[in-house]
Amino acid sequence: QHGVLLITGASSGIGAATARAAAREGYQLVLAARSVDKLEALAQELGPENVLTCALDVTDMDQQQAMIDQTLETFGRLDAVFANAGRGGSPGGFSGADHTSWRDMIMTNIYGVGLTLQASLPALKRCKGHVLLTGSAAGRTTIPGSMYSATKWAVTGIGNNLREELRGSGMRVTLIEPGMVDTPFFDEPPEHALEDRDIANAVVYALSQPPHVDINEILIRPTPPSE
Ligand code: NJP
Repeated sequence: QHGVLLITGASSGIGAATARAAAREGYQLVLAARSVDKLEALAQELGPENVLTCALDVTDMDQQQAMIDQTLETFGRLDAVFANAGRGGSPGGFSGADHTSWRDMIMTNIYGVGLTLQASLPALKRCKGHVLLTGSAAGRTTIPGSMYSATKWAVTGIGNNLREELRGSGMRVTLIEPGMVDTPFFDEPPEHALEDRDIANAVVYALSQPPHVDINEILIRPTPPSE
């Protein structure tokens, strides 16, 4: 047994692939997202006895707290949290994008991550736990007109500032920074993209290090197509 891993945004894409990879490694799992049907189906696939599913909108602190309470009631501990839930916004740049899409994106990608941390840190501290965050390659580079990229710069900041806050606690913080990944994040499958399991492998790698090894960041990009 590797302990209990909680994943937000576990209903599809990177979160669901990480659940599959971590289940193979022997983690007990807490799977959280708004689409409970998808979480239930995944739990059936993985073996429901080691999986707790939680209906969670990351922008709601009461639901975040209820998720942690349920986790502790079910498993008695929490060893790692993968704050992965996120969404994109409409294109068009700062001069043209539909600004109403910004609110949900900022609330999910930034505020929601903050709430997941605030709800889970007390339990994580008791186990010298591990925090992993899905940032983005877009949170390290400048992308013209992208509010999405700006939200992921914020996630990079959250990860780095959290690591400093936790310095001396024995806890670890890992930023997972994917390039383009073929997931339902996109309406059309992107070309030359990574697969969700490529990112899941990186998460499991960071999680499986011994306690004295703190993988700060993993930046994963698709290999450029050969000419
Ligand atoms: O996308 P998708 P990914 N409350 O759409 C959940 C980042 N990323 O796996 O609530 C709770 O398959 C949603 O669940 P549901 C990206 O920014 C991606 O690609 O049921 N959960 C689903 O499980 C994001 O942070 C790429 O709708 C909420 C999940 O989030 C992460 O990777 C590149 C929620 C989204 O799964 C996973 O995205 C990159 C809410 N309010 C970073 N809103 C890429 N795909 O290329 C959404 O650099 N979710």
